[in-house]
Amino acid sequence: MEKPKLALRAWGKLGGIERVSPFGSGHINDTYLVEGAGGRYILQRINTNTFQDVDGLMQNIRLVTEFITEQTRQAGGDVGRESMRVIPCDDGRLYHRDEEGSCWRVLSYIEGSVCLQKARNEQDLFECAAAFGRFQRQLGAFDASRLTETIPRFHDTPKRYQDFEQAVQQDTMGRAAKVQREIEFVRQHKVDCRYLFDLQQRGELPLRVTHNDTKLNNVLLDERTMKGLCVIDLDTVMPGLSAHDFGDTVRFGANDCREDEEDQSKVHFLPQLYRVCERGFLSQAGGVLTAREKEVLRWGAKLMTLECGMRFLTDYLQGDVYFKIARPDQNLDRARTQFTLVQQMEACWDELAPEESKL
Ligand code: GN1
Ligand code: MG
Repeated sequence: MEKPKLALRAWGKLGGIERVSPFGSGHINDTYLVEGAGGRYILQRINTNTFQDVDGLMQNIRLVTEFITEQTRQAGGDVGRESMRVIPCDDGRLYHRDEEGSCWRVLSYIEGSVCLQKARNEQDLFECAAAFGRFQRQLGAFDASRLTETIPRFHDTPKRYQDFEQAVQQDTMGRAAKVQREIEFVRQHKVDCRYLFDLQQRGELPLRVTHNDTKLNNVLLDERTMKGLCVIDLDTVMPGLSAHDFGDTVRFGANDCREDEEDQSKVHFLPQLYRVCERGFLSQAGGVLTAREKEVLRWGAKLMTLECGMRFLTDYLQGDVYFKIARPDQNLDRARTQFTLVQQMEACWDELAPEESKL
């Protein structure tokens, strides 16, 4: 725990620190809860392999949180709890770089909030989808050209496919032979990877300011009412497609399994939960989305799940260098779970068509 405590010296204004403990379950950054005389805060070590332009990243987060705070104020919301805040270091910088080059930031901790790893009921999932729908609506008037692209081509699915093929060809860990079935599954979906990408290129889908990592554990809910309070993990806020934001909520939430389930017989995509996500998302973003965007939401669900599976499989082939793992083969299990979900979405594809009345 020494390094987080050392880093906190850059935030002397927080007062005496009593406890620093690991927090959350992100796959990229390291997150800690800081408790002390001055209250509670979130401390994060930013993964600088993933995010190389930390200045650009932190500037994005500052701009977006300030914008949302202002929108919340205008709507008469609870400014302190409906958006998080970046707490600058004592010298005014948005993050601290320590002697080893690690970059640290402090964010406000939202009191009385909970973060769930799995929806306990339909209401939790509805609130998650609605929170991301609201995020998109709130940023509708935000000028996207002010944002740095923190990870270029983040949800460029055809590019993710190319990266996957390259990892198979290179097979640096000698793992490809073991996952021929999974490789084959991805290859059968090569054409699908282009579906939303091509629509956007043809001008049929608009680019919006999107969150790009819309899973349930990136939403805080009010612990008393269990209503969505605010969305967190703003590292990947960039121009993107509404279908992707909707789709990643479905990927993570519209099932009864963990993301890294080892036993594929326990993985079930649940179409009724897909509908809950759709109702939640559209309850907030419905007024701003075009008919075409609503029509392709199910493609967002399928392609975000496929893309995430490809990314996990690529990382497995490359030796688990991107996503944190707690056990061997965890990335492979994550990939397999995503592919099972894709298969099950395909099996009930017609059921996922938008209801005519909504268009
Ligand atoms: C990562 O950091 P975390 O766990 O919220 C990843 C997402 C993936 C997700 C899969 C910057 O998000 O893209 O969908 O894991 N974030 C980045 O759970 O790559
Ligand atoms: Mg996260």
